[in-house]
Amino acid sequence: MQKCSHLIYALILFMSACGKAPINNLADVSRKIDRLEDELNTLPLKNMLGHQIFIQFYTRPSTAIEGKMLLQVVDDQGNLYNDYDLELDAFLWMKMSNGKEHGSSPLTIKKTAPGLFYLSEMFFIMNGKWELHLTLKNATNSSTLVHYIEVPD
Ligand SMILES: [Cu+2]
Repeated sequence: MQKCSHLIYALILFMSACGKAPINNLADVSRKIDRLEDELNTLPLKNMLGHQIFIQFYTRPSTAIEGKMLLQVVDDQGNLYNDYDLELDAFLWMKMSNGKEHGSSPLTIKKTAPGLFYLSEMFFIMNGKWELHLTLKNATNSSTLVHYIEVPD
């Protein structure tokens, strides 16, 4: 339930931030979240800077549409880690089977709240295995991990 309340909070923030608010009440929000969790790739928790991160895709990774995802940094209780210093860097990278490597255009990263980041403009310009490089920084440290995203034909 903790995770769910975070997602509701995040969703409300996004809806109010971008001005389009098709959602009328919390029941609608919950239904929308249930559908997302059913249909979309939800990553397990990973550890960065001693905290857990949780990634939720809002779009199925595809060459046809802009990818969007939410990254949350949570504490042991599953609550958002309330550190105003937390910053996130991220980029897409691909290592091709022919030995060549390339990236994509820069991602847009919005810090929606402390510990909560919204990534958009993820353009998977070709199908195959992409690397999402994530670097999380606080005032004194940084931690990097690579998450693999398979983009189907
Ligand atoms: Cu490629």
